[in-house]
Amino acid sequence: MGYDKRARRWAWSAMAVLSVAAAACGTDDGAAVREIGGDGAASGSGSGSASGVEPTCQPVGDFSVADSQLDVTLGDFYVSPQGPAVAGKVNIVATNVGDEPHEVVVVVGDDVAALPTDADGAFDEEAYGTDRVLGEIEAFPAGEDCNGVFDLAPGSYVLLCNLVETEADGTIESHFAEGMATVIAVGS
Ligand SMILES: [Cu+2]
Repeated sequence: MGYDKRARRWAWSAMAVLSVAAAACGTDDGAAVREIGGDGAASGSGSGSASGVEPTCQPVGDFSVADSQLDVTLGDFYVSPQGPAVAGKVNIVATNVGDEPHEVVVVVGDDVAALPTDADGAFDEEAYGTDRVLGEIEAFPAGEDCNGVFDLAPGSYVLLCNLVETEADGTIESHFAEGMATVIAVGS
């Protein structure tokens, strides 16, 4: 099977080519080689030829200056925040307890059902307005942690995974459509 993202289709194999030794993930899982970049330069190559090659954690921002931390558990297929969040620079530490890669996209909003979707059931960033898509922790493997720092004002946000899988038989599966979205309240 393959994985892709709506509007920014890319292949794990291309990311692997870009692999360089970089800072370890902000959490404690050691000194594995990390990848940087991978911002979509691989467009057009998402042919599924990358089977067996997985993404790696690409931490977002500088967690050392974060004001607070929000742990988030990702599974097949849910997003489960572990406690309240406080406004400021929030270090979101995501733990993937599922069997597949997942990601965390941070979106301004207070109602998952109100988010627009595309033909595959994925969240449609363009239709919603990219200015309300604050950022994301890119897909990372099952069984690992990854983190990102996001500057969040008081309010409501949706945390979601927007990966789309294409099974060997051609079946499309959207993680968002499967339930990987939840609302968090960020207090002042
Ligand atoms: Cu997912």
